[in-house]
Amino acid sequence: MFKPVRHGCTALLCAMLLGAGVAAHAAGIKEGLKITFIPKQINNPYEVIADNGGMAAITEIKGVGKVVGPSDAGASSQVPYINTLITQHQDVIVIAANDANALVPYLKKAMSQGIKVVTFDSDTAPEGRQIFVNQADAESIGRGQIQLVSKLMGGEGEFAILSATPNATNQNTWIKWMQDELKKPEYAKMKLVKIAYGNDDDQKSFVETQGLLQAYPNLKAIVAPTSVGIAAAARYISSSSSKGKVVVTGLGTPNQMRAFVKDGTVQAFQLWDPGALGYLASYAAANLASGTITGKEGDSFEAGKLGKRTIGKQGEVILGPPTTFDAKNIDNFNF
Ligand code: RAM
Repeated sequence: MFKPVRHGCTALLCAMLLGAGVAAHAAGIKEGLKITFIPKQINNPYEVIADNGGMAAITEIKGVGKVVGPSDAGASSQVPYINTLITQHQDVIVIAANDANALVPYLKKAMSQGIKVVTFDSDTAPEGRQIFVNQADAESIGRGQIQLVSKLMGGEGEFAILSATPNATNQNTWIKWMQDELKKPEYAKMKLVKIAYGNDDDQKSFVETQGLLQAYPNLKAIVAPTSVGIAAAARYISSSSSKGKVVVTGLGTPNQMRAFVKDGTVQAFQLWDPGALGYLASYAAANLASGTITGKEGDSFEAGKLGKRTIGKQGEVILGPPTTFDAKNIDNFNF
């Protein structure tokens, strides 16, 4: 089932772009490139911000952008969209992959027909794409999540992870680094009791939160490295007797989390700017399709207002470190 095509940019991003007067055509980028974004799911506010950032960059480079995608983050739900984009002869598919391997044959087919493939937010296996635009170094995101929850729960007690889907490449990579960080002696008194999956579905994440609290009466914290999961967990806890007793942290958008920070449910959480992530992905895509880069390590390109970026190992480009949001700074952010 196909959803309507989305265009546009966030008020903040639009204002920044207009204010900066970024209208000049970027050097070496062809005009009229057809670049389509496939988010993990079309109705996730995080993905909407990222896609809008991508569309804003495509407007700058005088390309033709659109967003298509499924309404659930299931492993194979992006396949029909990839197939349609192949028949539509797009120049680039920019995709936040719902599975590391399931999409690879379809993306390989696209590449064999001259379509460039860029993953962003959530990667495929490297053979499924030419470039991966990563929000931040996965190891630091994972370790940072444990460092943050440890601080918030006083370094001891039971905690659970509320993840996205069991197949999500980004969450699974972060969780691997979280588990590695936990091996350090300073976390000896912390116990990860369960990894639950809310599938980046608000209602399922809400129910999973309730289940965790019932199954683990001594639970001291829930870490949700997904903007859908953390918002649902905070909503559940904000109106339960666990408010103020069970820590909720993870990765979320300031706009979705603001009310829970203000009402004391959440003390701190992290994220990067999803709009900037999408924006960077479009510049990587356009440069790839224009032949100014091939995706090999050491290739560099100009990414509009983000400046020069260089491709690292295995075709990975990194946006930058995440921000930690709390009551003191959250009102400085509007996304
Ligand atoms: C959700 C998605 C996305 C992830 C963010 C933090 O919106 O799972 O892939 O990067 O959370």
